[in-house]
Amino acid sequence: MRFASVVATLVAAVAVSAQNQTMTIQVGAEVDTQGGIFQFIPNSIMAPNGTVVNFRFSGIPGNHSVTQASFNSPCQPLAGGFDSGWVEILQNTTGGTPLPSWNLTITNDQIPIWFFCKQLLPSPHCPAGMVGVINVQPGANSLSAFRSKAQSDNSPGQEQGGLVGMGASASADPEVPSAFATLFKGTASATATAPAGGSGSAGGAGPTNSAPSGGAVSLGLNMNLLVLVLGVLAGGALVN
Ligand SMILES: *[C@@H]1O[C@H](CO)[C@@H](O)[C@H](O)[C@H]1NC(C)=O
Ligand SMILES: *[C@@H]1O[C@H](CO)[C@@H](O)[C@H](O)[C@H]1NC(C)=O
Ligand SMILES: *[C@@H]1O[C@H](CO)[C@@H](O)[C@H](O)[C@H]1NC(C)=O
Ligand SMILES: *[C@@H]1O[C@H](CO)[C@@H](O)[C@H](O)[C@H]1NC(C)=O
Ligand SMILES: *[C@@H]1O[C@H](CO)[C@@H](O)[C@H](O)[C@H]1NC(C)=O
Ligand SMILES: [Cu+2]
Repeated sequence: MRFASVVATLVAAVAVSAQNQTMTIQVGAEVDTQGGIFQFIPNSIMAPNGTVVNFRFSGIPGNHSVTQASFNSPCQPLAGGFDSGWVEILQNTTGGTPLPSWNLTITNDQIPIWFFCKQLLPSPHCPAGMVGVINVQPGANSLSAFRSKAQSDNSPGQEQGGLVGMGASASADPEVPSAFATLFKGTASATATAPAGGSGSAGGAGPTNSAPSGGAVSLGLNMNLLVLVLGVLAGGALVN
């Protein structure tokens, strides 16, 4: 009896470790991709404990994040949640260079892990549909419900989270090949949040605003930054 249970434990341990796998989620897409730029592909996966989820930042140019949220606040960073920080994909200069990527390891497959992109420019990505989930629980909250909720939040939170989140954690920042991009980790609040009295209203981002509600959005961004970013993203997100 005791022997059998030891064997069973060993077998289970081996099985778990043998099942560790890598899964890929694409972060952002191209203008001509079905569903547009603002999406994770796929946007829902089931990933057991130990799975390494390899987020690949694609869609050139682009500037995205993978940020954990709660089901109830789809576009707000979860306190104690993971956050890749900004990853810019400015250009593809060398052809074969691997895409910037970020590894997140699943540590608890019993809870749904909701996430979104917190980018505001040229219009907020989260309400436009840039959300996803790992390990959605059957019969419980669905991705489509999460997405619908996201559509009504036009002011995604900009706080910078850490590497360790709820149910998943990373051991390192995203890896960004120099040919592609620069990593802006931990600078989000310094660069993207306007000081009190800062200008920037989003009616200003109007020409490219594809947010579903179409309401005026306060981006709270320095106008120079806005212009710079719009310029950098021109040809990509602007078309959408
Ligand atoms: C596989 O996942 C298990 C469970 O999370 C973990 O304890 C183990 O270290 C992982 N093995 C490898 C080789 O990463
Ligand atoms: C970069 O460009 C080359 C040549 O234009 C193309 O073959 C390659 O797929 C591109 N890589 C990425 C990651 O888009
Ligand atoms: C995955 O890990 C979590 C946290 O340790 C644990 O509660 C859960 O039971 C594990 N899942 C499985 C299928 O063993
Ligand atoms: C992600 O994990 C894979 C498989 O474990 C590894 O080959 C790759 O180098 C890692 N990439 C990064 C950016 O950490
Ligand atoms: C990427 O987005 C962040 C946040 O909006 C911003 O601070 C950074 O300057 C952007 N980078 C580029 C090149 O647009
Ligand atoms: Cu995005």
